[in-house]
Amino acid sequence: MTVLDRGSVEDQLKAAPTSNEKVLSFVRSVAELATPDRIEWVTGDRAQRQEIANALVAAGTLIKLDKQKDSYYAASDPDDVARVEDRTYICTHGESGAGPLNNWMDPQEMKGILNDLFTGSMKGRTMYVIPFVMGHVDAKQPMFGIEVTDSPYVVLSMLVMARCGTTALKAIEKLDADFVECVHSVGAPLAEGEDDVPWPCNTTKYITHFPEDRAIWSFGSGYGGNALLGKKCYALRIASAIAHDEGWLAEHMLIIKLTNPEGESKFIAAAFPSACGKTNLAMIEPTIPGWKAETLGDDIAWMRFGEDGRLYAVNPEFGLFGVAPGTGYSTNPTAMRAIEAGGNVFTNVALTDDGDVWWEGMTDEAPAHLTDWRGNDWTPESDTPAAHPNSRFCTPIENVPTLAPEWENPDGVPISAILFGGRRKTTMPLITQTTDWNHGVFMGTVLSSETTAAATGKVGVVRRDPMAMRPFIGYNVGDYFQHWLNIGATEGAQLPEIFYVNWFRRDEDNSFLWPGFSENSRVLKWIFERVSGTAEAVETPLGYAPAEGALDIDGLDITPEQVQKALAIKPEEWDTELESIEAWYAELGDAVPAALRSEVDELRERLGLA
Ligand code: GTP
Ligand code: SPV
Ligand code: MN
Repeated sequence: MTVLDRGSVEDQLKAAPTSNEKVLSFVRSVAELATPDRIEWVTGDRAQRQEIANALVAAGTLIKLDKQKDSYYAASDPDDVARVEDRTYICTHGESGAGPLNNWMDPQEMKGILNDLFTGSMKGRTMYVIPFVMGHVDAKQPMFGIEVTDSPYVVLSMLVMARCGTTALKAIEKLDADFVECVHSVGAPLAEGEDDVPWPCNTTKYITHFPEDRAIWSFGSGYGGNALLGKKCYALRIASAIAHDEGWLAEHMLIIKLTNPEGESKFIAAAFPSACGKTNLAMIEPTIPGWKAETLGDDIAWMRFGEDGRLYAVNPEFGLFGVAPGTGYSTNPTAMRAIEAGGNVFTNVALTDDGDVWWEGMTDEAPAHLTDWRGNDWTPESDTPAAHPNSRFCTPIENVPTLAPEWENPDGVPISAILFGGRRKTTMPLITQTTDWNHGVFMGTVLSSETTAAATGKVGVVRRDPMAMRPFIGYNVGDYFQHWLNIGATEGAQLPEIFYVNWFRRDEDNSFLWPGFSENSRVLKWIFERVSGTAEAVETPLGYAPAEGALDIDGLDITPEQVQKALAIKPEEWDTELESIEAWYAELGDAVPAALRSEVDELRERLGLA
């Protein structure tokens, strides 16, 4: 470990473990602005991680969990529990670069604001320098980043979520590679002798992106998506802008490998909005005899064309940052086993009296007494949840017992099917297959979902969330739609089939029409067999749907009538839905490519609503 004592920035940098001028000048410029007391370079060594964890325990930020292997618990400030979309900015030269869905500010103006906010913002704290690589360091085009942060909690979490430390730094040096500059401060400088709080943060928050400079500046929050800058900020917002320039896709998608009883495998990617089931599907345990599913990624996929014209996906991350509530032995036993393997950082879940964690849905019965995420006594009679709805487990992906051997292929795996889906009580059928790429892209652009606790704001409101990327597209949504169309028009492309799913449709009594979770394997089987050309389908206004008997419900405790209800396309619902889709496209205005506008007209025609 390299620890530098108080002194001038230049003195401190003399002990830096690199002589790479680009790295040094970046670190120097932030240190001069934010004036931390010390600079510490993150190596990725276990001893350093342990020292940081111990210090966080001593500071009261973390509790070491007696009942778990090498795992820690953090409770955040109650106002710092989720992504803050209204405080998230894309700063491009000209507002049209950010488009109608992003908050925009001129880069110069934003830099002025950030300059003021970051001046002295790390006073009294240590500035950690985290070199990292998203994806494999041996990829054809390794994607580097350096995050400087004054949050040791962020360091511990980054060590789980990304490939961090000396290996990345050495590779940057060797290749003299460019890296995305990621600057993070909790925005809580300490005066001489001032006591720290367990979760320092600031009521002013800015999550800002400069796609043209490939830079990220984040101020005021310690929460995952706002502060672990390799994740949403880099791997989606900045990477989507790079991908647009270079002809590939950076998407909010899980990746799985599915193998049929004959031993044939296919890789599938799926985009669902935040807290809509990616981690669960990524770890699915199929209920149909002979079928096997393995995990490659649960949140982000980068897809590039291979020489054979197929799209190859990699998971750029190294860990899981999963929604805790609803994750249990009955719904997602694979995740529970991954957590049991240890090395976790839990945030905003509940604590048991004997030094373990608990959250709603982990077990059928709640423990008789807990400490809730706010630090209050909690019993099953309490009328607030013990764990925050967006509480998270942060767990090394290598803990996942179903991890596919291909997960570390530097250049990824060929994708046969892409799924879009959201959380809709009505209207959207359990499964449909789109008829061609443009139709699939259209269905992606009108993806809709009820909002969840993953972002601050009202929960349960239906909003359009194109490709589950609404909060993560680092440029103009119209250009993003066109980019998807262009991908489909790429010469020699061997494109995946595109499907649309909805696990969340409800019956009149508000119960789920489809059992979901591991039973989603039945839908995956149909998708697999459609791609193989063996499953039967019928044509519907939305594309192809399973023919009678084609969806395997053998052994499932559900009536064929209920399945029909889950699959139904109801004209009275689609009347309203089409209006809403037209309003969505009207809201986006000129941004929407003509090829997609005509998809709406064709859909109206097919529904007989023209
Ligand atoms: P982010 O990490 O925020 O991007 O979320 P995610 O898309 O990975 O969602 P996750 O798999 O963590 O699921 C979110 C919530 O949806 C959890 O509470 C799950 O229990 C619930 N869920 C997931 N799959 C299903 C399903 O098939 N049916 C039902 N009813 N609920 C589900
Ligand atoms: C999401 O909100 O989609 C997440 C969690 O995966 S966060 O990393 O906070 O964005
Ligand atoms: Mn996500």
